[in-house]
Amino acid sequence: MTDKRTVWGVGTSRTIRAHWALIELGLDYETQPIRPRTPGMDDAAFVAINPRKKVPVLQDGTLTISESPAIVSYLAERYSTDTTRLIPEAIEDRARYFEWQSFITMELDATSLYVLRRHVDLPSIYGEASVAVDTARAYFERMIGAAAPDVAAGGQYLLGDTFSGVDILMQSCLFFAERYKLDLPREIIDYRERVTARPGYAKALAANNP
Ligand SMILES: N[C@@H](CCC(=O)N[C@@H](CS)C(=O)NCC(=O)O)C(=O)O
Repeated sequence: MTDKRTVWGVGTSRTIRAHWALIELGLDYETQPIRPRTPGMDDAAFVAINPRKKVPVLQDGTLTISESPAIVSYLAERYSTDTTRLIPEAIEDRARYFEWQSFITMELDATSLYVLRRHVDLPSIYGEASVAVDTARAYFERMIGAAAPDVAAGGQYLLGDTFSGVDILMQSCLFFAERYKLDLPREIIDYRERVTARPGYAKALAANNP
């Protein structure tokens, strides 16, 4: 396996997940700065590695992997060290990690924020759907409200006092929630401040917006 690493994709709340995980783990990589709905997405070299034409995609040596939560977890599994561990080792702690991963990607992202993205920002592609938009807003606020006590009880981060891959996923959703002016509980705002104060976050923002 060569050690060349490349992230395809910039500029979105999904692409920042790959950049941020690489940065937190201190890994060198190259960026192919393609953005959704631009001609770069139809580039033959990109379509060859992801026929679904979605970013981000990570190439790590001979491995090509899409789906941002899978990219973050893969990097965490492969490259965590004793000093930087983005995924826990103990089975019970890993269960909690995957519980958060599923909650964030399904309940907060797919069924809430992505509905807003499609029908508020991209109605020319996905159509107008005002009822779905209202429902998605209410659903997000109910879900994040129900999660807030767990976030506050855990410690600094979702899994306690160690930053992990699920914090990357959560903040990428909170960034979007802020943009849609969704109500966030005080505990979540405090959590967001802790996570975004990390030097790695500022670097990830820059890497994701070259
Ligand atoms: N489930 C995928 C979603 C990827 C995705 O939808 N990416 C968007 C940008 S955030 C994209 O590539 N959109 C291009 C399109 O839909 O044509 C992930 O988490 O990586």
